[in-house]
Amino acid sequence: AEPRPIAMVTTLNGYACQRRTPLQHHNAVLTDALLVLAEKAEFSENEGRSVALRAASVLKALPHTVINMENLQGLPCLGEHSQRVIKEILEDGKSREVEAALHSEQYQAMKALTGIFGVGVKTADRWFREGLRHPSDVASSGHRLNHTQQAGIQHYDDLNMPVTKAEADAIGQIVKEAVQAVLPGAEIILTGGFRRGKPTGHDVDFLITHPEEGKEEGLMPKVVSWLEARGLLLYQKTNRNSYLEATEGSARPPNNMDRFERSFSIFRLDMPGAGPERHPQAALLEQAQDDSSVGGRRVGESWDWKAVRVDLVVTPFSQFAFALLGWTGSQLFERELRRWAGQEKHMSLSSHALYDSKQKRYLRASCEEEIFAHLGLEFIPPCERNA
Ligand code: TTP
Ligand code: MN
Ligand code: MN
Ligand code: MN
Repeated sequence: AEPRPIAMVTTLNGYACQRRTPLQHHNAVLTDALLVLAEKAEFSENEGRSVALRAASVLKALPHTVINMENLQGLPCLGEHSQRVIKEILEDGKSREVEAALHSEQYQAMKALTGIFGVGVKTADRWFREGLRHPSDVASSGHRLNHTQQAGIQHYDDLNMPVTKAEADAIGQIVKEAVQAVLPGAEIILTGGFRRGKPTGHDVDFLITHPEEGKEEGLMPKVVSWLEARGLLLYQKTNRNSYLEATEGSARPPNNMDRFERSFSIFRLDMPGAGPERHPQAALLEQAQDDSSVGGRRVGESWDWKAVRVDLVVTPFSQFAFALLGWTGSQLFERELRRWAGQEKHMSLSSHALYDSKQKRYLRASCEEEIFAHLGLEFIPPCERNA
């Protein structure tokens, strides 16, 4: 008898939070293409974004490489458009729509302009219509920029360079020192993509809490002052906690938006081994420049410091598990958790709390496992939340 080929048909659940999605997967060629289409849709602010994101996410969770259209049988979230793109790539090695997007002036300009910290799709689109294509065009256009955008342009190259895990750990040491100095006993936890096991990121995300509820109040301005006094911040914008104001008089918190005391910042990370003492040229360069705050100063192949985006979030201990789950991502995994909670469980999940609409009460949790259990979901560890 002839050996029968193994039928590569896998069934997957419809919500990303019901699936295990590792960082390394088997369908990068297809997901890269779909993610370009998601980006293209985002740039023209249409619904296609989440459709393409969900389709890519399903392929990321597959335990095998898709080699023919039969492999897609039984899979959720793959609409007519996604299937057409996948078919084209399986047959021709590439998709015309994706190639056209990648080569279009609009896609390239929107990518470059939204790559400026502080610039969203709306602003980038307005600038594109005015003929601007690149951050350097913006700088010379005479447009009034807010402080965030000014910092974004000033540190454009550094901020578009991936942050490594080693750099994230170095920033973690600094934040830990700052937090310990202003509030002994406070704890910091690395979240975001690095907690999911990513080797690089676009920023570094930290949660800060204290085991004694209430001790964390007012912590952020002190941490920021400590860092500023040492010249470690190139930019920061702190939002105070508005959680209680927002919930006063209403039964439940508004969904999605989180209201922690938080700081979006840009750190100045000194690069060990590339300082002026190892590179005498750097000291000379520094003397020659009157504005030493412009970009990381390259010295040959290395530089002595680098601008790195950092998100700091302070959470009361009672909300810590929800904040940890909410800030670990991925963004699609988070969106799917909230969709699952609302549509399947009549619950409302935020980074602060979980509200059960049937029981009309908040469900407590002191760790992520308890939140998954409340939601009737199998626990998915951070490294498998790369949806
Ligand atoms: P990001 O830092 O944007 O993304 P990431 O860490 O997964 O990936 P990258 O390497 O590109 O940095 O967001 C991390 C999580 O933080 C995300 O899952 C959702 C959460 N988050 C909020 O809860 N509120 C916010 O306002 C933002 C910006 C993020
Ligand atoms: Mn991040
Ligand atoms: Mn990101
Ligand atoms: Mn972030």
